[in-house]
Amino acid sequence: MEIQTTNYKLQTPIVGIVMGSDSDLPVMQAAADILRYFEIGFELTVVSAHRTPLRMVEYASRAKDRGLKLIIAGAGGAAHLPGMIASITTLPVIGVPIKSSNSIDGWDSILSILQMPNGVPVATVALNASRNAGILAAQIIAAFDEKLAEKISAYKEKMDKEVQEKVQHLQSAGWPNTFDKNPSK
Ligand code: RP5
Repeated sequence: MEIQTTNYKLQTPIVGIVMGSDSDLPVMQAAADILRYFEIGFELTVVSAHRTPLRMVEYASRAKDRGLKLIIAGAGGAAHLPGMIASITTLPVIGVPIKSSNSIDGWDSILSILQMPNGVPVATVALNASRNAGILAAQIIAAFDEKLAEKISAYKEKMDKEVQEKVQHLQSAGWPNTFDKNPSK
């Protein structure tokens, strides 16, 4: 597929974003975007559990020594990449199931990433939810970084404000809402 060039400022990566194919990029881009929003250094590349198994083993084996703190792995269909990476590294792995061209409605991707055996966890987000993977990565890192925690609080406040505006908008459009008219009841 055609890849758009990016103008991402190079920062020391602490999050590794990997995906089974470049065809996953349109979904995985949102993880990169939110990490950039939080000013967290990341890298992004293709690592395929099936097509490049040795690259996968090397990526997972070296990730910690290369300075990564966390890996976000996305794949579709027989989506073994997140689980196999988690089997090799001690870093936390967040899995993104992707509804790819070879996927049966996304369920194969979800179940292959979600149903890990005891002892080898992968934190699995919803189908195509790579933005949530990025936010979860940020929250894990923020547990040890107060400045980042403040940025995430501000992000949550922004979401809250946006919802309040939608509440107002619905009310102005005439939808009945006794809760906000009488909040104490
Ligand atoms: C998976 O197969 C990839 O993660 C991708 O979601 C899917 C299709 O890959 P391509 O055939 O488009 O390269 O391994």
